[in-house]
Amino acid sequence: MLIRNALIENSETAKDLRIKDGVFMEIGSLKEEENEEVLDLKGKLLLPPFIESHVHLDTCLTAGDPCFNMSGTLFEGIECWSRRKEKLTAEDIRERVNKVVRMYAANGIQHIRSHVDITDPSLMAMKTLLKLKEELKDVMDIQLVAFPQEGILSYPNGRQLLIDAVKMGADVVGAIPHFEFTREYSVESLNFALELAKEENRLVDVHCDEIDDEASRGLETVATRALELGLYDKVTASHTTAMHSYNNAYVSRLMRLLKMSRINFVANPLVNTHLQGRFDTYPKRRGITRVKELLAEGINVSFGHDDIEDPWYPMGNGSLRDVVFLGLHVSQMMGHDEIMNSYRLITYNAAKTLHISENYGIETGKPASFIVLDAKNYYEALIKDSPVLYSFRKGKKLVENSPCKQSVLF
Ligand code: 17E
Ligand code: FE2
Repeated sequence: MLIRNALIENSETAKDLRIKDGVFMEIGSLKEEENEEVLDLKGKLLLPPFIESHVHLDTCLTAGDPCFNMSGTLFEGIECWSRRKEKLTAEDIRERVNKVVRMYAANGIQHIRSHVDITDPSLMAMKTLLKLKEELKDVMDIQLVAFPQEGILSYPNGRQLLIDAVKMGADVVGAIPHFEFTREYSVESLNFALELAKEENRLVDVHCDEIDDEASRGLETVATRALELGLYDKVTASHTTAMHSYNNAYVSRLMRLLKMSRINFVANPLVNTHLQGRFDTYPKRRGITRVKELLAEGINVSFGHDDIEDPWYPMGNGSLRDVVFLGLHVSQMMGHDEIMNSYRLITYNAAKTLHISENYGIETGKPASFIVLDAKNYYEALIKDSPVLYSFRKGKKLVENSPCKQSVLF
């Protein structure tokens, strides 16, 4: 198959791509072969597929059941979820996850890292998601994090549940230091989680310091253990919103360690601007980690959605456009190049975090997985909220959407 006239990753010159046996065979100025199937993109933006590097699939589409989060805090969200968790069934999870994965696919996402709450003696959500991961693998790559929502040391049998979830097949080990009862538990839980990941050869993704408390310093422990255990970029710190509130002298010291540790960061702009700052009057904190400063230091950062209609966030639609759009505003990354390159936050940077870079990207010899947006570059796509026209996965068309039509009759 020949894809014609693609503007690859904001390039101003159109190129053609030849796909054979599910991989990119040639990229350049190509001649149509006899009887070759041709798709002419007529100068539309072609990108590698979008990647959702942080979401909770097990909690999606549960907002209001059995209660809405009225305070808008993380903690009330955890309480609401704890009540919803009592009614979880495999069927209920399957139905919601199937819907959400299709919402994501329609928006050009082909890879998802999902946190799954394992503070549940039955491990129902993890068992069900492990099956769904297999069932959905032709349309979506799903990575699963064993996420101890109510703590590792502060939840009954938390350590064993984490071990069981990992042995069952979770790809990534999670932790939640800011929710543990004490600072000592917080440190011990991180040591436990990272050592388990080392032993079981897993990645790590910690819900880290998701609080406006400037004294919440799980991050320094995560980075130190990543360095000392030699886990490095296998480790990710998600949220790290307390970093917003740290003093600059402390951050300056911390940055050296973060660079040495080579850990990744995930910020969730929609959800953390909503959940954080809730105990402030005015001025009110934005509640997002120091994205611009981390990137300037060469540290890998990606953006995630975090939630779709659940106890932590009443909105969400599976389109990462809104995530990037708001993230650029609150991180004050509105320079021309910052906007243009922001697609990297949900493509290449996220691929690094998920450790899938090897088979990812628009290059000859790699799987022919890509998306096409109804725009000439990503700046325009963001402004116009351009739909994803096509999503191809390993050479197969997964999604086709029509461009939006507007008729102004004057
Ligand atoms: N759980 C948590 O601890 N933090 C979040 N942001 C979500 C779930 C969505
Ligand atoms: Fe999260």
